[in-house]
Amino acid sequence: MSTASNPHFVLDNNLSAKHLEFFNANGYLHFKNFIERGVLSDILREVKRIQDYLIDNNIEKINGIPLKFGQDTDGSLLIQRIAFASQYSTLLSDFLKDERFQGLLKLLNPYEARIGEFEKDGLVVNHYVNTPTSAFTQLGWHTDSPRDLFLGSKILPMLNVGLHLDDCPIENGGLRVLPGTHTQSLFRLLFRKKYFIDNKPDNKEVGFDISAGDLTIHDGRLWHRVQQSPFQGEVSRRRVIYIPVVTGAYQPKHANSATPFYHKLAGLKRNPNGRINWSLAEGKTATAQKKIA
Ligand SMILES: O=C(O)CCC(=O)C(=O)O
Repeated sequence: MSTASNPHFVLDNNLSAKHLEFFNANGYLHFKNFIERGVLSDILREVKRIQDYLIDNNIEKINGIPLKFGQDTDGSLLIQRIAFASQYSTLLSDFLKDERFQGLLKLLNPYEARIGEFEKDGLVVNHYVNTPTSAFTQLGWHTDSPRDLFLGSKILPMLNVGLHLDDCPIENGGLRVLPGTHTQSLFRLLFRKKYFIDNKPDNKEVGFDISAGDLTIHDGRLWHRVQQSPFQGEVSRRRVIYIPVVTGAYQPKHANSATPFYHKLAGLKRNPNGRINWSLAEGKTATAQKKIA
């Protein structure tokens, strides 16, 4: 089965009626060339600087959210998921003030929406690469909504806005979504697939032909996953920044915030016998990884 690709758009200062119509029907949007190459290089450099800072300072959690450690193609220590990255970067924090992000808030009309720089997991940097010791090469089917249930609040509309930092044509894996599932019943939202464990392609899924600098937006209630790259090493590298757009009461996280249970779920792996291996749920700590490296 081959995964279908989907239409893409260009975002000027404001969303058009066509954008709104496509989003309301499908639950996602893809904008080409959201940032120029120069800005892209600055962001990539900044992400590397933040990673080095976190490693040098033995930081393993930010506001209760564990960093995900793995190894890069050259065996060096790599942080494959960084939450609240803008807390360590004026450049990234300023980037969130780009007026075009404010324009996206109306996708959640009639809810009053805001950029969640200090809420949920804040600005997240995901870094996938296929190596024998990588901790992050794919992500199973999920929606972003049950996180609200774990935190004891009801499911509120939200968006995840992804800024893609590497080219990722559809054949190279990457984001897959099930169009239209953002309007499903609560039952389907919870039970359509096995959260994070199911990696199987779905014949209704669509993928994206991504160039570095593109932006994708998905409704938090939409089922989505990340398909593993069929390639090894450098060509499989995929870095994406995610920014939450949230509604409801302001709920900032801070240095003493607890680690939510769903972070353990997201790391679940299965043994060869099919049983869940709980001991791998949080990945290796930086200290353990430093010993390996
Ligand atoms: O990396 C991606 O494109 C998707 C990430 C994602 O779905 C998540 O972090 O929950």
